[in-house]
Amino acid sequence: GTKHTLVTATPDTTSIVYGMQNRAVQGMLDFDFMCKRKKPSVEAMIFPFSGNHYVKFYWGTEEILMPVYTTTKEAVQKHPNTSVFVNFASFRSVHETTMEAMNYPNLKTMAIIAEGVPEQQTRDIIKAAEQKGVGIIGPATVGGIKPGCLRIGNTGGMLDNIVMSRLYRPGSVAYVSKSGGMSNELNNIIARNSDGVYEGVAIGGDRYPGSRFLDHFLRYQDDPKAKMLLLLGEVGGVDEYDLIEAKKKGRITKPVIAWCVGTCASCFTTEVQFGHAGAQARGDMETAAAKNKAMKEAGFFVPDSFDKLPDMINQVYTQLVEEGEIVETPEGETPQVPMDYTWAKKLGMIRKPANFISSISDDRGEELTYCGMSISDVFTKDIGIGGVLSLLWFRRQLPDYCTKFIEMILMVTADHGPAVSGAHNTIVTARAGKDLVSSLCSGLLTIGPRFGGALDDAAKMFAEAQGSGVAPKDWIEKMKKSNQLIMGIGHRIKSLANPDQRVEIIKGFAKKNFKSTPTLDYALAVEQITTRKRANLILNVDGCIAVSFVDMIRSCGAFSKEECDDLMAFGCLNGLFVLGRSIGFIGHYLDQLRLKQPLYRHPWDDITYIQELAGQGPE
Ligand code: Q5B
Repeated sequence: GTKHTLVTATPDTTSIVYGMQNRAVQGMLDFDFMCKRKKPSVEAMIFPFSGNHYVKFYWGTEEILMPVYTTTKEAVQKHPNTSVFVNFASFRSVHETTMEAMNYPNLKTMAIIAEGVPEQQTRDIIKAAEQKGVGIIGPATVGGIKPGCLRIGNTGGMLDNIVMSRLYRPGSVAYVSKSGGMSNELNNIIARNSDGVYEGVAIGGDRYPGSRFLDHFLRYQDDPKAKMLLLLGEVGGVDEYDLIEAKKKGRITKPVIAWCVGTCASCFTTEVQFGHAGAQARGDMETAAAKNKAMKEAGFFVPDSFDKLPDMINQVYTQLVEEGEIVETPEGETPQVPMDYTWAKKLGMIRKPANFISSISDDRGEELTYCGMSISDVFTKDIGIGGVLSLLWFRRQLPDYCTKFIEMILMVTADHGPAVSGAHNTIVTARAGKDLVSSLCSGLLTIGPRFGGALDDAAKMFAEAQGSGVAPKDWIEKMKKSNQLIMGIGHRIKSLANPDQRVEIIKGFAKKNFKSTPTLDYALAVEQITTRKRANLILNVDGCIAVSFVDMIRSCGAFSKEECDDLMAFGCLNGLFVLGRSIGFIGHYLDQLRLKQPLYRHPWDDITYIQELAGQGPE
């Protein structure tokens, strides 16, 4: 026979959980809290992959930290008082992890949850467990539950189920079930027809369960608090006969209620394999009907069908109460465990204002959407980067000529050589050994009123001037008098003699495609005057994009006047330059790395050193 030393759990029993089964662990802790345990039944977790760390769990309403170790060895060393090992490893690694855990003598009971463990490996585990005196529950099980003491993993289901089945305090019925799912049904039936569950174990539906009916029934027989025993077997296997034998020998004397499911197998002409690996009769003795008959003959309480099981439990329970074997105690208060927020929300029991509100994209459903358009449609409709930008920035699909214009902007602003402020900064940063994001940001941070960041103000200035009806000449005068530079005018390099082709491209497209271009026309009229003063006071790339963009949004029909004003006020036009030029800055960063450029140091002879005393200069 087996020499299992299955731990008979007490309110002090603790466990180690193998695998990042956070929900199951939280369920165990909630159960503990409901049972008024003094400390959590899980002391530690093991997860080999992410280094030793802590995970937060709730203990009632408080948060506690649970240590997670990468090795079982360290977990056991640091938690020498734990006796239960709840192994959530997959069927692939459960053999190795269980065999290792059995090397640590403190771990007396192992629950193996995985389904599909190769039978040869289970037998190997069972052999080692017998040699070492370790008790195994599983494989292919949900585990077991002992109200007031310990719940293995998800046994008993959700918290509301635990409450309904009164699994937070001990009753008098001790059961063993093969099936984990049916154990939940038993919890319910027992709660309705007796004073509740004393202990319940689901041994799992494999052909070679790590512990068998008898192992648990012998414990129950010897435990004075387990008053009546219940077996829920199934077709396949002969372990029920061990129990009959124990009854005949007088080793089991407590009343046993028993039922094997799968009696419907006789309705089929061939042998039926039910859901569990072990649920198939190999020979007449293994049929559910034969086992039910034999158990009845041995003096077990066997109902005529599964439907009659609740009545049978009630009948035996009532008899034990009448005989004084079970003394009923008044039902205490139902414990309150704070309901998990997500669950309560799902049930529609609570609401709270969201901290965030977002209207442009959603990744929660089956497919990512950009402003309601699925990512598949983004490609099947071939909306391009201009279309994507218009969805994410403007929350609407703009006409094709507009998205094409946006793409042109990104293309003409993508780069303007290594000498401009932003590219220079990116290069210096890259050469100082910084990463891509830092180098890019360093470049982006130079974008401002003088370099690349004049678009929004240019748009505002020209739109206002054009709208006011003031003649360009007078407006220039007015700006000069108020000492204001005209944003979008002037360039360090480009001039009448050296025209900026980018400006020509943008201008040409706007003139050809937009319904009207009053702002652009106004800016060109201003340029006519400013370039008379200095040849480099041209409408520059920032200015040309800005005024053309104003004309585009105002004339395309997709935006109201207020929306157009908002877009200018929000800084969306500078965003176009930022986005476009990021392409170039990243290019410069990669280029510097490719060229293996060393740290940059500015030459002394390129710096004028002034050592005048403060206060003597023009400042
Ligand atoms: N004056 C761009 O200045 C620059 C005037 C003006 C009236 C003006 C200057 C300026 C407005 C901001 C703007 C975007 C700093 C430029 C870009 C992207 C880029 C860059 C690249 C790329 C150039 C000389 C004389 C003075 C001034 C007068 C100058 N600007 N008057 N309105 N806007 N513009 N920025 O050459 O009488 O002699 O004292 O601030 O639109 O950033 O490629 O480099 O793709 O990367 O240094 O294209 O125009 O001229 O400041 O010495 O002025 O002209 O008052 O008059 P400069 P300054 P006075 S595009």
